[in-house]
Amino acid sequence: MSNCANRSKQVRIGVIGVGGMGARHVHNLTHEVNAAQVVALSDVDAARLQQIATTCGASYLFSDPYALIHHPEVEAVLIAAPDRFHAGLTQACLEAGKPVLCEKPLALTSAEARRIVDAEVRRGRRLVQVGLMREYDPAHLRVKQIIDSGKLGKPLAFRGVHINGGSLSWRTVEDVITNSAVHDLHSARWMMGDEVVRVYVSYVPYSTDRPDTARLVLIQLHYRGGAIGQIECNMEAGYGYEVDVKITGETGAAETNSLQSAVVRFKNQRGQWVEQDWLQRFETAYIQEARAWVRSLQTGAPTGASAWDGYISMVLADACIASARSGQPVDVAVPSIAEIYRRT
Ligand code: ISE
Repeated sequence: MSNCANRSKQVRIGVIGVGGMGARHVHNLTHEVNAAQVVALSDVDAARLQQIATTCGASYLFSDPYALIHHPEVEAVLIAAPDRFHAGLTQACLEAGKPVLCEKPLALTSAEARRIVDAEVRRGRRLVQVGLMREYDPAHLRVKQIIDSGKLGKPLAFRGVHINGGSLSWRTVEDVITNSAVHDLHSARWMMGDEVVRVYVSYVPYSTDRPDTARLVLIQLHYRGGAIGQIECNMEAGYGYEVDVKITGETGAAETNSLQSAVVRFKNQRGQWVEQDWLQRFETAYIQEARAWVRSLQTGAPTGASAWDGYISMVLADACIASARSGQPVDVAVPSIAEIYRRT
């Protein structure tokens, strides 16, 4: 669907970071969200910036992301820069009073994320949405609806499986937890409707002489209400990408099934195509997230994962990192929620 209709009513958006994820957001905002217009882009790679600009017609191109944030034509900002820049850029958007959709993680530590929450609370209204996009995945939503209907009774257990095909370089424990498992930590809270109060992490490093790296991480969870959970985050499966959740309740269970492709029988084999990466698996979720965010900019009614959710996922991530380092379970002191973040 082309996006040229009624430009005057479109929300003018600036996108920071136009690598793989940022380019996908630019594509979605340009072709899938009628009410959005990408007017500005920022990236340190000038050639890439020019290339992506030709795909969306953005007029304002910056190497300095802060110049984009402060440009008067930019009404709202999407941050898809590398993780270490997320907190500083989000703070700058808040100071400029501009709504922002920040890719996960909101920050690299809970202390950094808390400063964002405090700044937003001081402003008195939500301006920040965090790109924890599984909330928009149709399969996750179906399971969530079933849980919320009460049909399964009280949820007793959460199980999350997060399989990554592999990466070019070994990833550290910190990176796996803050960049990848952060999604699962959020799903674990959101789907169960309860807070995690204890985590216990074990992991397999890429090599025994590199204990700072993590190839496969297992996180055990204990919930405030007594439920338990487990997250398996595999960074190097070698065969493709899968994300699924299963919730077991008192009277039933519900799970997603990411293997939706055709079952093919051929030469004495029966098989299914496994997706390549998150851009394939969550194609619809990213589009729905962009639509919901832009709608929320128009209506003023915030949606999706908030700065609070981004903050609590970092509180859990900090606890997971501490547990991985110590080899011991770690208790989590869940802070009490600020009023502006209560979901209705
Ligand atoms: C990546 O940054 C994502 O956000 C993906 O959803 C996740 O599956 C992957 O592990 C991360 O590296």
